[in-house]
Amino acid sequence: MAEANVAVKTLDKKELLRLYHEMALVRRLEEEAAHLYQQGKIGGFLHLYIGQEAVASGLLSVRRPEDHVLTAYRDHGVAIACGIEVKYVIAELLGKATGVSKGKGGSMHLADVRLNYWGGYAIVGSHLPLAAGIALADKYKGEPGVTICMFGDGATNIGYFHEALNLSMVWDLPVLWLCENNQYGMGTAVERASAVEEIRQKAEGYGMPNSRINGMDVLEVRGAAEEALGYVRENGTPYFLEVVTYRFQGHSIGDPERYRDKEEVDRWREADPIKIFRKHLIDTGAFSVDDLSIEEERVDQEVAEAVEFAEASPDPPPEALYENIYADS
Ligand SMILES: Cc1ncc(C[n+]2csc(CCOP(=O)(O)OP(=O)(O)O)c2C)c(N)n1
Ligand SMILES: [Mg+2]
Repeated sequence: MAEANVAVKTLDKKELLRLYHEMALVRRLEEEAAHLYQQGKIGGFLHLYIGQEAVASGLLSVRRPEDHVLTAYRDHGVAIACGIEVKYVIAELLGKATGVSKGKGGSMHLADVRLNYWGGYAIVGSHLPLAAGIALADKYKGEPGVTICMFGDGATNIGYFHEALNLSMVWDLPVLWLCENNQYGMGTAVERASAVEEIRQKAEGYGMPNSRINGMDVLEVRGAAEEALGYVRENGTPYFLEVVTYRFQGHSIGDPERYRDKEEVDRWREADPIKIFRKHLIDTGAFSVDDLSIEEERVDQEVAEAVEFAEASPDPPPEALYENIYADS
């Protein structure tokens, strides 16, 4: 991925700061979501993205508006990186009518098709065939977009994964398959559930080009994604990118985390993607500590205002139950 790093070096200060802001915003949003959950204001499940921010931000910073994006239920950071405003994300978490899914989707089902963000999916692996279908539709209609499908390591042990990867090669579909290998599917470590520890090896079985990269470095993710998306755009055929990352919190809120020890989590916290990027921005002289502190204050303010907006928003009315059941044709 050496060439991609050259491209990354050309990033201007505005884009570097935007990236930092976005990652810090996602982190702050997730901390606030945990807090709102503990206050009993969020119903259902809540899966936090803390530790994985560099994946969505790095990847989607090189996405074009016509590219489609799908992900699983750990979707808040992906929604933000697709351009959904944080106030509409928090309103959705609280089940409010102003939420991005009108308060009827909740944490796992953030989506906005106007942004070509087809959402969060709760059934593990279920969105992979949908991604293949979206890419097939684009190819059939001669549309220029690439479909970016994000999923966890756990999803690669599911039949849907294999069907979708196979067909994407058979039919030459423009898909970037992106596995966020955070090393666990719920409480099960990758090596206990997957026949191969390097998930990218599964793409080999379908003759698909692939690579495996460090997901704690946003610039590395961006560079690799740029190269991978370039490949898909140029050839109109799939590419498989495995991004090695780590979730700092439990699988979902309330996970007692008996399957891993604190030392392991602490070790990974040393590689906190936001801390690493912050240090990089300061060490390279791009920004001062004060510059970044100002940005962090902006993030705090933005999330505080978003919570205020969400709390003041109305619940969906009962008749909304019958609305948006079928997609408009
Ligand atoms: C088909 C199906 N089987 C089981 C579950 C229960 N389940 C929810 S999340 C999960 C783990 C998935 O792990 P991974 O794909 O690695 O995603 P991560 O949570 O690590 O982001 C499981 C088994 C489910 N939602 N759907
Ligand atoms: Mg996982």
